[in-house]
Amino acid sequence: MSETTPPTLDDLLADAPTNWGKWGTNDEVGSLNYLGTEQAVAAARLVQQGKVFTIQRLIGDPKGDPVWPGRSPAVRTQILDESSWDGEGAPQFPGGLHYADDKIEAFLQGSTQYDALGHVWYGGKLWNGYDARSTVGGMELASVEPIAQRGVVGRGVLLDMARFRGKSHLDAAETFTHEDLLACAAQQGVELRPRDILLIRTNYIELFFEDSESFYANFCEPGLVYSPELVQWFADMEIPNLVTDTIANEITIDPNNGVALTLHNALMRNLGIAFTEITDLESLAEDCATDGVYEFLYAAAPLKVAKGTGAPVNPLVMK
Ligand code: UVW
Repeated sequence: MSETTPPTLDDLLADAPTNWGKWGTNDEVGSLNYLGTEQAVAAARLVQQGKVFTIQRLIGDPKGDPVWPGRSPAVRTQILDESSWDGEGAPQFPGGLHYADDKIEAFLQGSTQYDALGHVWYGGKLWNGYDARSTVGGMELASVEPIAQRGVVGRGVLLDMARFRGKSHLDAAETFTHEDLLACAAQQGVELRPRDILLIRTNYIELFFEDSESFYANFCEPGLVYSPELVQWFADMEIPNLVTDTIANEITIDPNNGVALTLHNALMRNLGIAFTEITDLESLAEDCATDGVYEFLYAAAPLKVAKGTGAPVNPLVMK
């Protein structure tokens, strides 16, 4: 093995903590188990002003839809509209009903979305130790469906890393750690508590809208970077859900070891932390900077897609 060969995830994460078995041998929602009635009621009490934010990105944005390289944005096709009634053979309904219809063909991972816990793996095993062969032809285990059936409600905290670093957006390949999250929270005057849902703003996708060609050239998003201490912090804090405004929630290629999407494995596959990606945190961040309130009720449920590797979602934030 040459010096520059990245380690395997099996080797890199050999001693990393896991939550496999913690919620039984059939569990498919992982650290979302940390969110119970107590957390939902406490989060509801944070709604003081009646402000509502929806943090999904538009599907079919005229300016383009940012997606992971190799995926393509959703294609919406108009099936029926007023012109469908122009000629002979138009559909006929008693009373003269006309209507519009359309459909989309979309990557389930190609918009603001929840990843299924089984979406990524290494060493032939998914979340909770499930056999990776259970993904063949559709996710038999740890699909997005159990997350969708359950829903996610808890105390959300915005960590505005771009503002914290005094930038309009973080740069390609820029990293930050859990220590940076804590420093950001301290500067914002908000306490991070166990079982918080973390929403991290980088505003990196601004660069996609400025120049998508440059955005994809040498693609490496900014984000959290792996360390054993960071993984232990997420485990100790019992973080149920990591939400960011990047495509993959973490630095694409770890600059320290050359491994791709290490945290998808260390946090999602091993600890069962749900990942919510490609959110739009701009209006929320503006509001938090104005009123100084960085904690809120977070509520989300992805679409119920049987065997899905993920599913679109439009999470709600209420203050
Ligand atoms: C991959 O895991 C490749 O993508 P996502 O960012 O959708 O989880």
